[in-house]
Amino acid sequence: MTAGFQLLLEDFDLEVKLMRNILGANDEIAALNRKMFSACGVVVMNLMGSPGSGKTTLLEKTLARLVDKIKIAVIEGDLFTAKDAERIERQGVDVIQINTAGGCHLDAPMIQKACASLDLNAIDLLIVENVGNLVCPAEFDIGENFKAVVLSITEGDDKPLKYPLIFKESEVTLFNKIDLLPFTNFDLQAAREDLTTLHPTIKIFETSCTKETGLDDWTTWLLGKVAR
Ligand SMILES: Nc1nc2c(ncn2[C@@H]2O[C@H](COP(=O)(O)OP(=O)(O)OP(=O)(O)O)[C@@H](O)[C@H]2O)c(=O)[nH]1
Ligand SMILES: [Mg+2]
Repeated sequence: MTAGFQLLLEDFDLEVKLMRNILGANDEIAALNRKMFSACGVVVMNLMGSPGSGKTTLLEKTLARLVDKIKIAVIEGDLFTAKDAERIERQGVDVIQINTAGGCHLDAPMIQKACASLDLNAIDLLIVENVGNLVCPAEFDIGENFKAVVLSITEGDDKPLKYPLIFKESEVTLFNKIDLLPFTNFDLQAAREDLTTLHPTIKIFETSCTKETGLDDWTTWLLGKVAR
């Protein structure tokens, strides 16, 4: 073994230990968040997916259907800007924007801090739109009740197998931009099979936020999560 290679292995070992410590510290705060959410009777959804997959658009359409039925608040996670929070605010719900300034995911301490500005007792459903990314958000527990992942048709049908953790961790996947199916080589059947191989009980919805299809089934399912 060359000295350079040995150094690389030592660096890797250090990185693994550091990552374990970071995740351990995060999990402790996530457990506190979960306790707090449970005590306040609020259901929390961690909404994840690639940049531009349609998370905020899905939220806009979801809120339009649910604001008269349940009390909802939203936490928006982005590297920079309050653009998504401004879109959500127009739906008439309380929203807090977190800017990670380069960080690729939200973590439990960020959610703990944001929740200090919310009246959790007055909320039925808290939706957290995570930073657009198919990798890191799945690794960081924020104390949510369940995770959801949006996969848009234009990203390609190979994504479940290439990024398995996020699909294994999520209770539900939305195939969004289904209106664009005729213009791509996305194989819906293959993607469904890959997903259910990874996660046999995963719930799947096919949605188009622009054509407004599949959204009623999705919001009915979401309402059921809150009722439970
Ligand atoms: N054709 C089509 N376009 C959609 C659909 N849903 C969202 N879009 C478009 O996709 C683009 C990105 O949507 P956003 O909702 O901002 O995506 P996002 O996942 O929130 O993006 P980030 O917050 O940056 O990660 C916008 O131009 C939307 O209008 C859909 O169902 N069909
Ligand atoms: Mg967004």
